[in-house]
Amino acid sequence: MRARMGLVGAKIRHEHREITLSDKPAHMLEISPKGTVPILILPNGHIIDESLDIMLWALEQNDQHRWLNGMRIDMFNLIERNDTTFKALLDRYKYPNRYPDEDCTNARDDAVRILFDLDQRIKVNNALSGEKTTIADIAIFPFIRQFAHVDRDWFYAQKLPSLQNWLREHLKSTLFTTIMKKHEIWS
Ligand SMILES: N[C@@H](CCC(=O)N[C@@H](CS)C(=O)NCC(=O)O)C(=O)O
Repeated sequence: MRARMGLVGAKIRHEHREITLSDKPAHMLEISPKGTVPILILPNGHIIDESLDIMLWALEQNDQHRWLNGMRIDMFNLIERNDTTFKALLDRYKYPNRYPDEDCTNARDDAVRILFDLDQRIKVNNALSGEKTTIADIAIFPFIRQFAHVDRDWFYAQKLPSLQNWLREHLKSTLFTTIMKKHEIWS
């Protein structure tokens, strides 16, 4: 999702190949044996198979929204915490049966502590890192959406007014609605 937002946000012309994770095309596994999406194949054959790297590549070509303008250390620290600590808690909250040897009962509450920090940042600055949307907002938003959608009623009942509003705004943005358009499975 965030790779697509990076590509569309930077207006990079590209062919979108939708795949089914349970039936990965041989070509996909050939170019990226780790078997995760997204994968970007550049015209010169170079492969980028991490979503954040795809975003960064796209913004290097055309950062028209100035998503890289801001405090780099702050933006990338936020993304790092999201991609490690928050993602681990989200997975344990959303799919506890995948972790039979772990006690996942506190995952949601631990994750919410991070969300309180994000809420406070938005309250003070308007966006996650500073006043304007940056790569931090775009890179983190899909994870907050996923977290919220595990139990929407619970999420929207929490005292996270700025984060809830931020999420609603991103969900109705042209960028998000554009990248959510359905694609045929590629073959
Ligand atoms: N760190 C990777 C993670 C990508 C990832 O885990 N993608 C999931 C789908 S959202 C996937 O491809 N899973 C492989 C599978 O379920 O077989 C990135 O952000 O690019």
